[in-house]
Amino acid sequence: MTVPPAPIPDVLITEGPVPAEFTPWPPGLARAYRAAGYWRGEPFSAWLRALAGQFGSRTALVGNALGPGGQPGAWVTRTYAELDAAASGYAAALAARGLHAGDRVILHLPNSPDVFEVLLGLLRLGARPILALAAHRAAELTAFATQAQVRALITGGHPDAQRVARAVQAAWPDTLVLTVGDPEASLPLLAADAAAWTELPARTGVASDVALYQLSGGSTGTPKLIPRTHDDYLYSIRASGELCGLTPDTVFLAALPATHNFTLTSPGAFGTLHAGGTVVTAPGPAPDVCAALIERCGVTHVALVPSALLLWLRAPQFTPARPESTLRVVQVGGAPLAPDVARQVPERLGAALQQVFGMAEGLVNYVRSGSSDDVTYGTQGRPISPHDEILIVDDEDRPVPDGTPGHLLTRGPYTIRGYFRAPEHNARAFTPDGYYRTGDIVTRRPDGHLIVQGRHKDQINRGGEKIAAEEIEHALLGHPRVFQAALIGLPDPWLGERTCAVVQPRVDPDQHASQPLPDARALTLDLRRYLLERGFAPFKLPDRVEVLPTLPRTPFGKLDKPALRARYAPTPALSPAQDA
Ligand code: OOB
Repeated sequence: MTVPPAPIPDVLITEGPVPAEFTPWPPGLARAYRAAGYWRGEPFSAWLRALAGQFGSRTALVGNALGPGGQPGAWVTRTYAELDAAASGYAAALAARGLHAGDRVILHLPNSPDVFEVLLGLLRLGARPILALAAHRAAELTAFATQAQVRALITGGHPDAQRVARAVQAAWPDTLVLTVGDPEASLPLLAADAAAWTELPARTGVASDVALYQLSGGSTGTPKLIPRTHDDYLYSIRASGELCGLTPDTVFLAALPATHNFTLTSPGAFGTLHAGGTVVTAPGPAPDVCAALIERCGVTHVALVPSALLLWLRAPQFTPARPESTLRVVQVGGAPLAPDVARQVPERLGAALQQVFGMAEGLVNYVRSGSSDDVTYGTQGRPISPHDEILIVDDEDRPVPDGTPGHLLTRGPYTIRGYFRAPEHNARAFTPDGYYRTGDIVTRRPDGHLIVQGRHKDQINRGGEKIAAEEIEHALLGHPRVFQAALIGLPDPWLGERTCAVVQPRVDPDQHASQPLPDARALTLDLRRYLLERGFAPFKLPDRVEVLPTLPRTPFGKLDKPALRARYAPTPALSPAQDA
């Protein structure tokens, strides 16, 4: 079949930052970041073309392509030159379907080489991907679609993904749904598409403008979009790859969700590509599947959340460590890691541990290789950049001395100054002089290493997946049996935290006041089903539901969550660290 070449979009270069899209850095600092060589004025499209020039025939991507019905398809290998051509092909295919530079597009794909090809295609077109997680469902994607007035949603052929896409389209009819992976799909990669683009300049997009949107784990009712510019994101990628010592021999296993900031850029898949290495995609972090991929592809690096690490530490495929294994570095981040668990990594997995403490808003801390044992196992590292400014403050924003826990505030060359179109939230989440309030409680050692002590923000970290309590509490209020609800995190030896919804039931005024409380077990099933039907990602459904006649409140009238946590926290049991 011959297909006419796709038309070249008329808007390749946008006119520079649109103020509503992101909060710029103050001009003086922006100049300093450019002068220091952090911001190089290079957009992703040019970055990819340069990599293709430098590493053309080396292998960039390996894994199962996305197949029909969202099932794993053929095993594919892409060189850097092929990846560059695929990105151009997708850019042309998207342009042919009416997308332009500057359009916001939700990317919702399971882990596969396709994710990177399509993502780089969007970046080559100059469209702005919103990096949804595969686990997100209609509730989250609809919120992104309406908030960002998206033009399109790119998804896989899995029936669930297609259902979600239709729900998004129903809520935001401007959404063009494009499916990747089916032979009959609406976004096939055609030879003619790529051909149409080979003559184009590689340089599309303005480096100081928004490249893509990461997603905030959040603590409020609506998920926030994080605008990352080409300049700032590429700086964090280059600097991360360099400080982690990645080389063309690096083989990185993308086992966690591919578009999450950790997997994508810390240093992750993009850091690996920057070094000329190879990215292998896994459908998820399950030890059996990952062990097979490590052996098949000679994987050297992997990034895991602590809950996945716990599974690896017990998996017969990994322990005892096999001397012939190619695995050299296991990075762990996204959620608190117990020092006792951290110390098991070298012996059980035969690889070095590297702790990573980062956030999609910017700041990433790494433990450097060769650090002393107390730093490696007992801290979460120090910032990437000498220009990362760290403030640790008390409740009144007064700096605290080293060693004293306080709120972590930060600003720097790759930390955002504001969320997308969220002025009220920005006023709370940033200080007047531009520091981002991370919501984390940390201590700093005199040598600059940070130790995460806890969290101030009302967010639950369920095995690295972040849940904004308010988002689920608001949704639960819509249920006919719920009068008030509080979502709390309870300690869990595997996931770090599990969720518990404490519910004050709605009392039917016609009935006697002493009617019995509903059965918590039945209500658990009912509320989980309710949230699922409302399109929430499965990881956000409460693991447990408790019922109380009234919810405890502080003297100010706020929900007393510490009291609820104390009430429902399990009695201490053996932790996997002790028990392993
Ligand atoms: C990463 O990014 P997000 O945006 O999903 O979550 C950020 C939050 C942090 O504010 C902190 O509360 C928690 O996740 N966190 C950690 C941690 N790393 C992240 N808590 C304790 N120890 C750690 N090592 O999770 C993320 C982004 C880039 C690199 C790594 C993780």
